Order: sequence, then C-alpha cells, then structure tokens
Amino acid sequence: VVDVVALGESMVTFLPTRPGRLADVPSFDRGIGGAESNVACVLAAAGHTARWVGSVGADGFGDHLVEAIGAYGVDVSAVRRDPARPTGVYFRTAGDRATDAHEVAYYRAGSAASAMAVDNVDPAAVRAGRVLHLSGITAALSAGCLRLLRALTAPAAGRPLVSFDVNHRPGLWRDADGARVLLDLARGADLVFVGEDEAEAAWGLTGGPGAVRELLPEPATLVVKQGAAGATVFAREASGRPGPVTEPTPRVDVVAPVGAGDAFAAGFLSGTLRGLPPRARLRHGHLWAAAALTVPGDLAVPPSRDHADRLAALDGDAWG
Ligand code: KDG
Repeated sequence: VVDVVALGESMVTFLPTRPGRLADVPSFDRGIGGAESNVACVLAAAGHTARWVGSVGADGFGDHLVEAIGAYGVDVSAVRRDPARPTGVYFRTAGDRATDAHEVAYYRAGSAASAMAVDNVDPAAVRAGRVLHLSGITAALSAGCLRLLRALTAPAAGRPLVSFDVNHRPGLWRDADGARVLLDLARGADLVFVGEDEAEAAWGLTGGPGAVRELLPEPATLVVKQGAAGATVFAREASGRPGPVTEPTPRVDVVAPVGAGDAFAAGFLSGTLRGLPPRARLRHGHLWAAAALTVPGDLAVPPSRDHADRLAALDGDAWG
C-alpha cells in the first residue's frame, strides 16, 4: 500500500529569469508544477511512498514531467499519455515579495489532464493509498474532471482517507459556481486544507478559522492556513479533545510563496501518516512550507525527518 496517491494536473512551469511584467520578461527557466504532484514529490523526497495519477500529452513536455516527477521517487506508473492532447504549461512572473502580486498565464485549456474522467482513470490505482490527495484545481479543469472529483469524494466503503486542498484559483473558474463546487467537494473529504484568504475570496468568510469550521463541520480534520500568522487545525479524532489547535508560522525570508501550500499539506500529511498529534502535524506543515518559501520554484526538498522532528519538538517559545 502506498502512503499517498495524489491525482491532478501537472504542468511544465516557466519561471521568469528576472522581475517584471509578463509582457517584458524575455526568458524563463523551465520547472515542474502542479499542486497535487508537488505534494507527492515532497512526500517522496521525505521518504514516504507516493504515487501521482495524471494525464500528460505524448510530447516532450509530458516526457519531462514523468521523468522529473519520477526522479523524486514518485510512482508514475499510472500516469496516462494522451496522444490527442498536449501537456499543459504555465508561465508566471516573479511577483512582489511583500504582496505576492504576480501574473500567471495558463496554457492548459484542452490539455491531456483536462480530459481525465471517471472512465479513463484506473480506480484501483487511485484508491491504492492510505491517503488520496485531491485539490479544487482539478474541479475547474472540465466537466469530466469535476465528475471524477465528485466520484472520488463520494462516500464509499473502504475508501482511503480523502485529503482535499481547496486551492481556489480564481483564474480557472469562469463562472460563479466555483465557490459552491469547492464547498461541496470539501464537505465530502476527511481532511481539508484551506487558506483564510481563499475562504474569504470563495465564500466571503471574514470571521477567522472558527467561521470556516462553522461552514465546514463535516471533515474530521480541517486545517485553516492563516498565512504568516499561523495555522489552525480542528480535529475530531487524534487529540481526544475537540478544540482547535493553533500554531504560529515561523518567520522566514520569503523568496517565492508558490508551492508553499503544497509543502504545508505534505508536511501535515506526513505527520498524519506517522500518527503525530495535531500540533506536531501543524509544525511539520510549517517546516516543510518554510523550505518551499525560500526557493524560487514550486519544489524544495523538505527537512529530513530527524531534523524536522527536532525542530518540531522545540518548546513553544521558539515557535511563538
Ligand atoms: O500550488 C502550486 C500550484 O499552483 C502550481 O504548481 C500550479 O497547479 C498549479 C495551478 O493549477 O495553479
């Protein structure tokens, strides 16, 4: 049994070689991206077993994604190669360090991944993990992808623990239904990650983590990320007490926030798989996110398990 299966679209990413508007940046460095495969890569780099399920074109960019994600130690045997559709790509600008205002240009409409559907994804490969990690990005790709996510988050006997990162990407939702769809999908998951900023943008919530929990009482575990302030987990199991646990975010010199949410989810999932208590899960999430925040691309190698365990065990003052 693999620890985590992550399903979603991965893309070749193009990161600017210098700051500026997309209109002005003359050259880009190639990287790999995709929220769900990022989670799989970081988990594999930390010694967990992880599989990525996706679909890429039968093209050079598809080869690159399969090779690069495989090189992290992720099982890519269930990735589909679609001869009729291209691999998605996206470009981004460096963004403003303080505000993270950046431009993103996706070239993914009609991509191989957007054609993923209930009838072309192997259910055995998807359900083979202890955890199935999904995100709201997939729901925005096509009607077929949305039906696939609905099927995977529907109650089913013996399903793996379903982890869902809301990942609200306004640029991908052409209609107002996105907010409603994301809420419905989150309600079907066992573990949900959502940023306070996303909860405000999608659902108009401004009342902090408590307001998010009120809207989303269903998932056994709900993690509300509060950016530089901290993160709060509401966990019905594990702690034995129902109250929320909040852990401040360690201060780091941010290079680029992209990928930090994925690394956070991976760290939290790692703690979950290891049976760590809620506070330690949050700390691992923060530590792994800190690694991603301090590199320009999506992916950073997380701290080793020993190192992360030692940092997570520091007393509260080091964290507050
Ligand atoms: O979390 C990082 C992702 O946003 C990035 O890799 C691209 O998956 C991506 C998306 O759809 O925005």
